[in-house]
Amino acid sequence: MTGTLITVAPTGAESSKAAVPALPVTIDELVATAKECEALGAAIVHVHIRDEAAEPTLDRGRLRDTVAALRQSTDLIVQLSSGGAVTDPEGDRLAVLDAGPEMASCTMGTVNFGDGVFLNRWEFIVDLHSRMQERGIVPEYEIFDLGQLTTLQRLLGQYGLPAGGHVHVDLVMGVPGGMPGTAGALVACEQVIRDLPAGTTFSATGIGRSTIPVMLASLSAGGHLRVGMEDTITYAKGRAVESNMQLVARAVGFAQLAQRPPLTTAEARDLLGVPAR
Ligand code: KMH
Ligand code: ZN
Repeated sequence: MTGTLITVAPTGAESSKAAVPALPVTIDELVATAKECEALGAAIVHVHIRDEAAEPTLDRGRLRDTVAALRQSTDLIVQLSSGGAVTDPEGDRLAVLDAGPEMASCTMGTVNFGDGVFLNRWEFIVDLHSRMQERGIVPEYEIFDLGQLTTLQRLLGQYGLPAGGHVHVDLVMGVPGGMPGTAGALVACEQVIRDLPAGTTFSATGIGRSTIPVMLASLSAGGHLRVGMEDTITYAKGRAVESNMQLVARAVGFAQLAQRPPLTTAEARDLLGVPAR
């Protein structure tokens, strides 16, 4: 078994700065968080950006500036979210790729998302996957429910492997409307992942209180970890998360206990088929 790939998802599009003051929303806050998380053991930063009012945005200039700032100050693999917020139109989500990230997320189906709907039509998925292939952007396939792994199998069968040739999926578990954040659901996914191309890797994240069971299940099933304030804003019962670093430090501790220490950014690029810097 290899070491552990640790992704930090520091901001997301769902929590407001007013409700969660520790959320990094400016480029400076994001870069400072990314640097500290890299020093702790993160190798990928999954990025959603905010505007001047701290609202989610897919503003193209701001996305480009964010990618440039993260690349200048860290060696983290910069993975832009193409999911955005549930209200973002498809055109804006496709245009995220114009900012030139090394990786971008690519969700494998529509899912109820709390009170909203996270829409991912088949034609949109094909478009996103194909554009990433053309531009050499490595996808992370986001999986919110078991059947989305079958959609990924269909996608790869019809349109071929992603840029870099390696398939990496992220199980996003415990979204209200998606699969539960349980060891049982993770094992079920892992059984289906075995039918994907040889060498496929997976990470997992559990929303809210499912964060710890999902981390432990993923580590024991040979998976990798994603943590961050996009997914978890409560550290323990009655205790708010103080920073993304607190979540990354806990993930690193669990990975070390599992004798699968964090991968370096260079090792992570090698694993995922992302070109070396
Ligand atoms: N914010 C969610 C609607 C992604 O980043 O690709 C979508 C999401 C997935 O977070
Ligand atoms: Zn996201």
